[in-house]
Amino acid sequence: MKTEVAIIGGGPSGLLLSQILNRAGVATVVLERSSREHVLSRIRAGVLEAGTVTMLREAGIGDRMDREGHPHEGCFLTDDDLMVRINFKDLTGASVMVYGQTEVTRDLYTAQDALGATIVHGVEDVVIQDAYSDAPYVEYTLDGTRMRLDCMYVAGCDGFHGISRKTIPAHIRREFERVYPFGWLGVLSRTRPAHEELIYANSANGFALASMRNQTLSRYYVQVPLTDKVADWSDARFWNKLRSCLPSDVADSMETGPSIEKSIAPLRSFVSEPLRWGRLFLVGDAAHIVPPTGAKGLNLAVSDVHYLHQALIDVLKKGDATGIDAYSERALLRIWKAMRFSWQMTTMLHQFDGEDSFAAQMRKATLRHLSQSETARRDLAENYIGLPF
Ligand code: RFL
Ligand code: PHB
Repeated sequence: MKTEVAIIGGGPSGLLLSQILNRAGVATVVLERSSREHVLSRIRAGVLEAGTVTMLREAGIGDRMDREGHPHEGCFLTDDDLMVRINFKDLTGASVMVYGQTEVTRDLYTAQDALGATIVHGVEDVVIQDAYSDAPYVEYTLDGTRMRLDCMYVAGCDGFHGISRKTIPAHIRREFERVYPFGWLGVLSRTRPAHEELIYANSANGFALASMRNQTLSRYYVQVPLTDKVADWSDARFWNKLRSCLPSDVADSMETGPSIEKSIAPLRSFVSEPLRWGRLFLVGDAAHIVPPTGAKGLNLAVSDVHYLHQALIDVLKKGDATGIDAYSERALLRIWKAMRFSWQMTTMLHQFDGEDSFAAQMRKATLRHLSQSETARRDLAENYIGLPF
């Protein structure tokens, strides 16, 4: 097989890149390890930045998002019973969209099918060969047969555990990492959301997030020790913990019910530089991970696609390599700013094991400052709705 851009990974970044390139007349092949059903069963992000929303519309997949998504003009940060509203709309003029990553991915599959794009599921043992040459190719196994895909460029969109990043020789890569001493236990339930807007809660009992997908589907998280297993958390234990972290009037009026999904995700900040090696480009979680506290992971994947798609179109259609030469540096500038924001939100809102009493006072003081300073709220809002591309 032969194509212009081989895309490893059919998550949101790989599918979006494929979608935009196909619409511009660039040939792609997406190689995805899992089945489509598996990709669509992963419950992940829920908040889309304003720039992400625009990108999805421009890629021709905005219709259902605009019909079924929920624009949010603000969110709350709380400290026990103190509720601080961050009014995105007043502070920045923009808002975010609550629309699940699962739905974005579903819309991308539908659009890719309509375009007749090639997405190969169930590939195994993917190896990127000769990335640092003019003739890269990708080898993989499909139904027991070893296959070869020749291409002009390779986009590594295969997430944190993928093979693309590791294709770049270790002596070229610089990795930066912070692992946090807790995870998020997430629960999805068919219940009315606790509040109309998201609540990021700091409390004496730890961090919790009250989020949602729609009027009848809620998504909640509480911070848990990394040693905890999902089996340790019955629904009753989860709801008790969640209530103990939220402001009392929200907790008292909150609807609870059986969980329909429950999972634990570790929290990590990670960046691997550079994002380019020869004809291989890293995109999204393949190159960087943020703790979910700032709602930035999916949005960063989309901004990487923003920088890379135009660069690939320019080089393939016009022979202009300026964009691909600048990709790594341009994308990393924005990535590090989102890293900083996600780290700051995580530090501001979570209890760290073995912390001293000073740390808790710092969190309280930060939230009090936010409640009193419009400047502080504007800074948070500007980062949350998404820095310009
Ligand atoms: P993905 O989604 O991990 O997709 C990578 C795809 O590559 C496939 N793959 C391979 N394919 C072929 N060969 C291989 N060797 C392969 N190895 C892997 C995988 O099967 C998969 O299909 O990466 P991508 O596309 O870069 O997208 C990144 C986002 O998924 C991620 O950043 C977000 O989900 C992070 N995130 C959030 N981001 C936000 O912007 N807003 C949020 O509100 C938000 N909340 C979250 C989150 C992530 C969470 N978890 C579980 C980590 C909440 C949670 C709990
Ligand atoms: C979610 O709804 O899953 C969600 C929302 C905001 C975050 C993280 C996750 O910061």
